[in-house]
Amino acid sequence: MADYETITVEQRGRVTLITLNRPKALNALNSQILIDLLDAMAAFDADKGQGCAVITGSEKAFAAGADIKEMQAQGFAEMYGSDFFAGWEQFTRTRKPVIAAVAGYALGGGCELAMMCDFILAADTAKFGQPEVKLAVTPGMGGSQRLTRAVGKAKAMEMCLTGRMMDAEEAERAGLVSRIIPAADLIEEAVKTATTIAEMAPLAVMANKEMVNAAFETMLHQGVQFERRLFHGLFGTEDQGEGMAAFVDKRPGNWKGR
Ligand code: CO8
Repeated sequence: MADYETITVEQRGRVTLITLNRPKALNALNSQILIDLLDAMAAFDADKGQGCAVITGSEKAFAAGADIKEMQAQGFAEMYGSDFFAGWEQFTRTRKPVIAAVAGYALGGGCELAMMCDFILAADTAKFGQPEVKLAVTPGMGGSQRLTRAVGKAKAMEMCLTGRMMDAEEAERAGLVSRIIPAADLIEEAVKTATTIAEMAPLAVMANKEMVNAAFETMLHQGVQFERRLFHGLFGTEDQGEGMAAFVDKRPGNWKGR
């Protein structure tokens, strides 16, 4: 397993657990964390033995935003010229599922990173926010778009305009997170959930991820068509035959990944 400067990576069975590790900066997302994370995600996606990833931070902070100290001195020419942080788009192209396990602060780019994952499991200590307006800027890693799709215009607008944070309960009510977990159990529960996913037929998992994401990016009619085509396609796999036979035989499926 590769050694990284800003993250740690471990495998727990078929689950890759990635921990953001810049404790002195509350896991603020700098250019190095992007490089490390993209490398780890590419290795995870390519590893046939791995079925689901969990990304987490520390007890205090999932990530407190993009690294303000790195951005501070930059002007428009540098930001636009380097297409600053465009690399995060690559993160969303990971084909296998990625769960964000969030404890403490998920602010600015941290909230945006959590929302780039396929779903968020929140510790009861989690706090979400897009406070960029307080720095006289805006979200820059998709937050204005993903937050609005996740929680609706009213809450997203209020959060982006005032910078106020949402606690875990409000985030669950609003649909930003799938579940709240006591902080002490967060990692164990996230790995357990990821293990459940990693034990499913891999092609069906990828197809489910792809079609739910299509609901975010297409009109309803196109999304439904996309779903139906992928659904049809799975009937060309061995695992579909095995899955249905296993159901009829009342036994677990034996997946081949083809
Ligand atoms: N960047 C850099 N350093 C940070 C960040 C950050 N986002 N957040 C915290 N730190 C550092 C602090 O500077 C401090 O370092 P030091 O000890 O050297 O002074 C250390 O982490 C601990 O932080 P605090 O002492 O402030 O800890 P508190 O417990 O008092 O407060 C908070 C915790 C409330 C999370 C507070 O640190 C805070 O408000 N942080 C900033 C949150 C924020 O504004 N985030 C948004 C950043 S902008 C952004 O994310 C834009 C995304 C889009 C960019 C994409 C561009 C294309």
